[in-house]
Amino acid sequence: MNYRSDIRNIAIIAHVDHGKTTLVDAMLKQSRVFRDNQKVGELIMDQGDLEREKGITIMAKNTAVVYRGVKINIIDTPGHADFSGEVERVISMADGCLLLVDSIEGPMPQTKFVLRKALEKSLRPIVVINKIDRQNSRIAEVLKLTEDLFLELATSADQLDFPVVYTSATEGTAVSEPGMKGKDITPLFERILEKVPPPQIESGPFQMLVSNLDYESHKGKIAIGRIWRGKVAPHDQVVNMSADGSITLYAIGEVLTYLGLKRLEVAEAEAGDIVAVTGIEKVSIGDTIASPERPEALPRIEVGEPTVEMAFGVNTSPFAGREAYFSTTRQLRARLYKELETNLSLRVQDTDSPDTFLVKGRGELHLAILIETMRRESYEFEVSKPEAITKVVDGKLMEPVETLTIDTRDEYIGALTEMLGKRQAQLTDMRNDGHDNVHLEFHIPTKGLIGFRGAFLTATRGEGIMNTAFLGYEAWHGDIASTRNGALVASEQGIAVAYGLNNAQGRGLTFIEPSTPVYEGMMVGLNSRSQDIAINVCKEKKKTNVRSSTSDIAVKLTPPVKLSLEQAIDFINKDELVEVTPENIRLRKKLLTQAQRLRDISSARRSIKA
Ligand SMILES: Nc1nc2c(ncn2[C@@H]2O[C@H](COP(=O)(O)OP(=O)(O)OP(=O)(O)O)[C@@H](O)[C@H]2O)c(=O)[nH]1
Ligand SMILES: [Mg+2]
Repeated sequence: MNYRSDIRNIAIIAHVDHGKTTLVDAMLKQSRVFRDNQKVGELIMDQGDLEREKGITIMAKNTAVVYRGVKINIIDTPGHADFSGEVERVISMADGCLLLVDSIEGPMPQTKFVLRKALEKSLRPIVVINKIDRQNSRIAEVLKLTEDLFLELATSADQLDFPVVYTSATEGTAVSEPGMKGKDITPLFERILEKVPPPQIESGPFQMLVSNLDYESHKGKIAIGRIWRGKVAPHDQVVNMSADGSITLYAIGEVLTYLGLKRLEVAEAEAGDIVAVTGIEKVSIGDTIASPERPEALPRIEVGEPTVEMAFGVNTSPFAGREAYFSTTRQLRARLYKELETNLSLRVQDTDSPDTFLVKGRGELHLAILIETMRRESYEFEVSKPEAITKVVDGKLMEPVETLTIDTRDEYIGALTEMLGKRQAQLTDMRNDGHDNVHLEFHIPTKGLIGFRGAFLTATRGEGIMNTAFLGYEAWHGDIASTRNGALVASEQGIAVAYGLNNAQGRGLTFIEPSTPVYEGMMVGLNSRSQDIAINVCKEKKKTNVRSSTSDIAVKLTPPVKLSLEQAIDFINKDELVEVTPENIRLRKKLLTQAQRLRDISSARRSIKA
């Protein structure tokens, strides 16, 4: 076996927000891949619009820096549990990983999840305790907790012998011992060169595993992955081996390697490197591209199963067709199936109804990002309440369960444990820091988490952080009753007016402003009681001959509660839908008229009695 001492391949893994992308910034900036006068800003790798808006990484991405003549290929990964499929997808390209741990938060649920995945793949870990510049950092304690995590997860003794580097990614500094004054990020680079094994290579005919796809209009599809054997050059004849066993002959277009934010055309690339190749028209993630001399497929990338599903349907609201470019079943179906090419942990299924598709993902945010992406591409459609995906194993109904951790103030413990009890959560750990901050851990079925985030934010008045990580499947814990109040439902189509909305506000909270177009069955607010109530928000004040004083004309409305897409998805019940268009997010009852809804209730009653 040979090694390439001129390359290292590393993945950066961590819990959400522990500083992965910022650390990549620091490495890029120090290795001077930018012109001196180039303004590059922060979170350079988070290039997607949604990534920038939300300040989180959604897609794993490649970059590379050169340090002391060695090219370090870096894979930045998302830390949010919903995108953990991305981590599983890309870590097989690496030989080592930087496990980042926030010096205040310490190891979190997703730290454990990604470390387990990395150790399973035998990646050599370097622990990076990050954010050491922060006031309340508790470095020694966090290191101890990280060691405990390794003890729990290591599959061999040598995995316990991991190096530790202490960093401030924002300041761009790293040190090998806590308390030292950092100058730059060099100690981290040194540790990578020393501890991450150089890639092992095999000589022989070309073979690469496709771990990622990209698209450029003039280049077409770009297949990204690690070369495991041999070399590749432009115009080489290769075969692509797909999931269905088919083998197709292609000629390679360009061969590109990474440097900073750019991909550079090269005349040849060799085993051990991470490359991007063009010219393979029909390629999917997991395919092997190889020389026709020895077409051997590498094991396909395995990604964990989805846990949450939602129905995506053609928009059936009275306002359908007004606000989007793509609205037909055929367009919706094609778009959803196209997503499967790159979104490995997503599943799409046709249903009995030709207008509805079942879409399965890793969590509400995973699906919400897809919805948001589609509406920005000018699609309109309707989605149902997310539900946990159950399965039957040996005749037994099983459901997904997760770890939920909450960091908040002491005073909210009571309210939270009561709310979570109703959602079948069990408290497994509780720690106080002596300053009225509490850390809570729960074991909870995924179905209990659906709709919880909104309730959590309200209950803790924004003073709480919650995180979840998938644990596994357990026997069904039983049904959970909805705890939400009823909705204020528009009883007529028209334009909402202040007078009508003021009446609605007498009943509860409203979601819309005056002059918003509404239709019968659209949900315009939240009732303060448990049942739905139909209300005419288009109703004007009766005109009289008596001139009213100005105070009488100007109705004082409380500003509406505007739900974001994620909040809307979180909010709805089973008999409700979210209508998504490029311009609006509307909530509606599945059955639009009150007569239909009453009939539905009475037929449900009859069937219970029968
Ligand atoms: N004080 C301090 N803040 C940091 C440091 N590193 C990162 N941050 C901040 O932490 C926040 C999250 O940083 P990111 O780099 O986006 O974290 P991430 O791990 O890439 O997050 P995801 O990709 O969403 O999982 C940002 O506001 C950073 O500015 C650090 O060393 N010190
Ligand atoms: Mg990131």
